[in-house]
Amino acid sequence: MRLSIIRLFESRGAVRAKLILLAILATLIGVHAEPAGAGDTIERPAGVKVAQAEPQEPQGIFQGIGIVTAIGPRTGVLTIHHEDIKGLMPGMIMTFRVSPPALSAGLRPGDKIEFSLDARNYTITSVRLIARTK
Ligand SMILES: [Cu+2]
Repeated sequence: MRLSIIRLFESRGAVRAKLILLAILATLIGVHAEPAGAGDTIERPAGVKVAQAEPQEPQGIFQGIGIVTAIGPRTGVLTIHHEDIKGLMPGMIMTFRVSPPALSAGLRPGDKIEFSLDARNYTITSVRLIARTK
């Protein structure tokens, strides 16, 4: 019991450390993209909200955009070639759980979607079809 609690903390710590690193990276990229001569204004170190004010609540829900490359037949699990998810991860091809699985119903490989992602368990909690390419 004690061991599992320690493991839980360790894994949470590791995830947190990864998120912080990504946030720092995003901040650095953001700073480079800014025009020169910004003066002596000091960026807030966390920089998590640099890119955009999201309508979603900040508690671990992130918005992603990507192309569906595969759909799990019964689980609804989506493999998505997703764009950068600011503050969470860079663009990549990745598989996500979907809850409820019915969110994937009607999707096809090649579909461009916008999705909400719960970062606590990397589960997609909503899907919106942007464009059907095939
Ligand atoms: Cu990813």
